Amino acid sequence: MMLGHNQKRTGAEVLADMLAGYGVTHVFMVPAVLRRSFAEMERRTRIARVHCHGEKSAAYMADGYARASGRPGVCMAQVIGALNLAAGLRDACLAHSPVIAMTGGRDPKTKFRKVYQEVDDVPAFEPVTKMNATVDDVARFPDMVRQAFRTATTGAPGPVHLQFRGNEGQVDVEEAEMEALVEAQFAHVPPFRPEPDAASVQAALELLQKAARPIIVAGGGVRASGAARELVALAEALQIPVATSLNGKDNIPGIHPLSVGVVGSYSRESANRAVNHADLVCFIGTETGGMTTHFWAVPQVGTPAIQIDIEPESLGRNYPLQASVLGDAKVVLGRMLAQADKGSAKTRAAWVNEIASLRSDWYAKYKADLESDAVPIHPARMCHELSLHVPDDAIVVVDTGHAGMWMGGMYDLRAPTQSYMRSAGHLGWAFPAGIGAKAACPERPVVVFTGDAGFWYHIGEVETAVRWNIASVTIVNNNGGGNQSKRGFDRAYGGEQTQQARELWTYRPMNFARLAEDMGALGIRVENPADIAPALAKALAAQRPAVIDVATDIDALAPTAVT
Ligand SMILES: Cc1ncc(C[n+]2csc(CCOP(=O)(O)OP(=O)(O)O)c2C)c(N)n1
Ligand SMILES: [Mg+2]
Repeated sequence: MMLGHNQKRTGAEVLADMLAGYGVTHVFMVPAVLRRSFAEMERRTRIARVHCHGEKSAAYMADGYARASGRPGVCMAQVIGALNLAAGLRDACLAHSPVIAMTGGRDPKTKFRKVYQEVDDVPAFEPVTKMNATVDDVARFPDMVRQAFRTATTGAPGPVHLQFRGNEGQVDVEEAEMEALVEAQFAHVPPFRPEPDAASVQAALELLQKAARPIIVAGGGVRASGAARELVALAEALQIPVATSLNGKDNIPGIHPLSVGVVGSYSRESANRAVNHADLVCFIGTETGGMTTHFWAVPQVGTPAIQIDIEPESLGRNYPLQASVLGDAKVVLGRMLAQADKGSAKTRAAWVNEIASLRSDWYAKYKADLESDAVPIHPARMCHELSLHVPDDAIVVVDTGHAGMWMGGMYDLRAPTQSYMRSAGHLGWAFPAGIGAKAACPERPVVVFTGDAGFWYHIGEVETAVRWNIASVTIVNNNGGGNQSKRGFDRAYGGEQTQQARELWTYRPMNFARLAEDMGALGIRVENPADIAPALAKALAAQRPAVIDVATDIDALAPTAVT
């Protein structure tokens, strides 16, 4: 409804209407912040106000919501929780996820007087946001909230922070003449699809077509652009194999014959070998960061390279380029496909054969682990069971550390309709992010894979998921410790660590299924590998939050990257 001028409205009314107008369905927070706005959300909108057990997990839920749906995720904290929220934005920042964080902040009337709970929070948000701003006057709600959505979703997306005046953001009770303006274009990623320069597309395409052993490395930018279909079509038309970053794992199903897997540190051997044997690497929507390139060893700097990205400053950052294309991945790949000389594909038959061998060599090397009947369970078997049994429309959400290594390397997406999201480095991200993903996409199955150390971080959010009936399924690789640390502590002790050193990375044995049951979720304990698939089926059918606690081998270490 358009309001006439001279109509006074509270900030709370305007904020509630704007969030609803932008299509926000859930807000994740710890009170007390923007209380009047929450009252207005109840009166005026259907937004679910998900009250969490910690600000960091609220930020991770908003992040999971955003990555699953492409719509900005919103999280909030009062002034004393602001830095907990900032800590949770760091993964969103690393992963280019559009999260909008709102906090209460200092009031000019009480600044510098040692008022209860307050420090200057704004600087702490600076390194983890694209925009970090204060809303001091209620009349600024409409333009600042619009700018927050615009900034979060454009270019390479990322988090923004708005600090509202007042310890709890009480500026929202004040009134001004204003309207709840919404620019629907910025309610999702990507709001724009910048067209590439035609000559740059032609130059990149010619290099790809001339190469004998080209390979594509597709990252999170392909995912953000929704360009997976164009990527696979171009790869097929020109017979170019595809590796992905960990963040771009769902750009191509693992079972596709041209897929070599995730490249870099948390990777699959076939991907690193293929990229290091390529005569031309085409980076698309990847920052060519340390994780994706195994700290710039895969490929080696100096390997002929071309790059496609929406951010000009990403082009050529780490690899000197023979050609670069600035534009939206979907548009650029569509142009390349339209102009492709498909006849050049046959010149790459030997390369495609080599890729087929690398793929089958990898499966042969790890077949025993993937199909292991060992008890306690081998984590590779868990990954294999998920490759076989995760539904075709599922969103798989994976934690970092060994979880990232096991699933990044060993798990195969089977269908282009499956999604994969991973922690960009923070242990404990996946479980709350899975709750956010399920909130955003309630019709899709959400399957979380986490270690026990990762699960401990935000275990209290099982109660949140139950209270809101957000039915994600969480599989805990429960080995009773953070066993990724084993190698590191062995090194630190100059050989094999002492028995006592295990205090540094092990826990008491725990049955997470029982804990989950006590919090009201479905809990299933699995001790035999044959029971993984039935447990998954039962948990997905239950339509309520579920935790599958899998007893695994503490001595099983994930393969490390090859160069
Ligand atoms: C916030 C944060 N702190 C510390 C780490 C370092 N770290 C990476 S993996 C790991 C242990 C993981 O243990 P678990 O989740 O049980 O998985 P496992 O290695 O046992 O399979 C730690 C402490 C991290 N990645 N993030
Ligand atoms: Mg563990």
